[in-house]
Amino acid sequence: MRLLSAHLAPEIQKALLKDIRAIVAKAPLFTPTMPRWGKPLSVRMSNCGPLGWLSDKSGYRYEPVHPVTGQPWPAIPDRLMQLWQDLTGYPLPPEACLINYYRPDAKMGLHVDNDEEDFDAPILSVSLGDDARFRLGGRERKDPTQSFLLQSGDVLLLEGEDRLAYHGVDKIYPGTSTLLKEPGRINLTMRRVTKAGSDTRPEGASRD
Ligand code: MD6
Ligand code: FE
Repeated sequence: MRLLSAHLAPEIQKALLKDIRAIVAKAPLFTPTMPRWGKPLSVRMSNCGPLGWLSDKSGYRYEPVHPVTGQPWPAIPDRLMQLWQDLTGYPLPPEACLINYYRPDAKMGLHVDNDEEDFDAPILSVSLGDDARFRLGGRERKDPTQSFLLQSGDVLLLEGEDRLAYHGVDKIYPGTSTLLKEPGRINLTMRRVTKAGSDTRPEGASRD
């Protein structure tokens, strides 16, 4: 992994927050549920990009449209596309940017991001708002883990051998940032989903 502490200056964080608010106005936060059982997650989500990640009773997957509105996800903001290019150097653009919204009592259990076809591309994460305690382990759930703080403006890249490592968010520390109007945290994760040469289909194209 690569942790770039305070990579985004406060003014950039504010501009990015404005971008995210505009996205969420078109693609409202929804509550994902666990596969099969249907238990709601504590984190609320939305997406931007040609594909968006979601979880419901049918399972984890990427979809080109919002599960409630049925509309295509809004585009990934230019400043995030630029950040991907500058920091990953990956030859293909990200296809999905998952927006996670944590209220103070929300957390995210240990997981591996492996619903993508392309594991060569890193996952680029941006934190906004209150501090979070992030836990990173190894390839196996039982592997030892290390915890560290993610703060507003931090950028984290999961790449190389950590691309498929277990990780999660144990705790939000409310009141540690003044970026958001209310206590809470936003995390953005940009992903390349399909392999080079796959057809992600532009908005409006039919899938069959
Ligand atoms: C979070 N982050 O920071 C959750 N996944 O709220 C992730 O699950 C994550 O930070 C893949 C790569 C980087 C991440
Ligand atoms: Fe993740």
